[in-house]
This record gives sequence, C-alpha cells and structure tokens, in this order.
Amino acid sequence: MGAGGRSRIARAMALGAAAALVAWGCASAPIATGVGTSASSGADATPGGATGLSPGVGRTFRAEVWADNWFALYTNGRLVGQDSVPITTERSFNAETITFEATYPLTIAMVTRDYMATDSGLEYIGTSRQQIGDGGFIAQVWDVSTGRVVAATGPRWRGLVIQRAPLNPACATAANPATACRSESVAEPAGWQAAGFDDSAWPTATVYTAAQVGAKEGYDTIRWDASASLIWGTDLKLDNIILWRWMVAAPPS
Ligand SMILES: [Ca+2]
Ligand SMILES: [Ca+2]
Repeated sequence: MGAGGRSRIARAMALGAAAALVAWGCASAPIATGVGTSASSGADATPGGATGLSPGVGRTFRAEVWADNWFALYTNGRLVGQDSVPITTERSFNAETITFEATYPLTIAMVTRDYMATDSGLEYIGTSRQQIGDGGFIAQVWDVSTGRVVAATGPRWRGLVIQRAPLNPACATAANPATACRSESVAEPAGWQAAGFDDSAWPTATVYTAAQVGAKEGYDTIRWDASASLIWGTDLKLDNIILWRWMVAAPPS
C-alpha cells in the first residue's frame, strides 16, 4: 500500500470511537459499470409504498454491519461511519448500526480489514497462539422511509484486495514473522469511494457460511435479510485489507 493509502486509513482510524458520522450524500450521476441492485423485503419490513420522494432527494438509511475485524463505510464518496472498535484491537467482533442521510443512486464503498499484528499477516505474535487470522463480513442497508433492505452483501459485490499476507503461510510458526513472512500490497486507487469510479475490473466477492467465517459476538444480534451473505476475498485467511463497492441505482419500486 502506498503512503496515501496508509494515511487515508490512518485518518479514518483516527476518527476514533464515533459510532456514526452522519453526512449528507451528494447527488451523483449514475455510473455505467459495476451497477447492480439488491432489493428485497426484510421478514419484518413494513410495506413499501409511495413516499413522495424521488431519486436525488436525500433520505435516511440504516446500515447494519458485522465485520471480522474492522470496516469503514462510505456512501456516495463520503465517510458515514466505521467500526467503533479500532482495528488495533485483537479479537474485535461486534455488530454496528450506522444511520446516515444520502441520495439515490446510492454508491456504497467499504474497506474491511482482518486484524493482523504486523504486515506479516499474523496475530498473537510471540505467544502460543501465533497464527494467521481470518476475515469475513456481512452488511445490509435499509431505506428507513420504506422499511426495505435496499443493499446487502453478496456474490456480485466487487472487492479489491490491497493487502495479502503471508504469501508463505509456513512462516506462521517462525520465531520472527517480521522477517520470515512475505506480504504484498497495492495502493488504494484514487477516488475508489466515488460514485463514478470504474470498478468493472475488480473481482467479485466469494460467499462464505457463518461456520466458515466463525461468525460470532454480535453476528447473531442482527436479523440478517435473506439476501445478505457473508463475503470476503478468495482466501479468508490471506486476504487482509479489501476495498468493496456496490451500487443501488434507484429506490426499489
Ligand atoms: Ca480476524
Ligand atoms: Ca488474515
């Protein structure tokens, strides 16, 4: 990862324990690539219906996220919230609810991070539990005005892995992972959170079961919509920092 990517993540992390940063999304033009919609009614959703609101008019959304171990959420290019437990916390498992104002088309961009003590990709370094940690996350976004889930993580989300480690997993037992483990990283593409960013070349997500992810501590407190799946990169363990994008073109009718 380049210095720019590091500084952006550092800045996001420096925002500390604020549970939700509420920001007005900015109106933006629809993008032609990477577009998808995932609309479904939650089991307890209230009926939809005419709201008198049209695309481009700000409305309230509620995002529910469970991440192993950390995330930040951007909509229409703006940071609207992040995991309240810093990524520097080992064993950080918690669900978050973030309320924000935004407009359709709604571009959702997220960064997710698996905990690692160092760029080696390992955790619990120097203890008997020294190991390669694994990731995974799930998210759904409600349009509060209609009571419907308008976005949920699934196999068509696009995710770019920007940090992968260790490339030589046998280093997990090394006495000095900092020198024994190899990693690779790429810089965050400029403007990757923006509505108009072209993510068509990014790989699509891999879906995992709760058992594969070891979902726990907060995961069961959210009533996940049937359309929401746990996702990550192709490797739950070695993919450590992933940028995600999804777009909801218009409110479901
Ligand atoms: Ca983890
Ligand atoms: Ca990992």
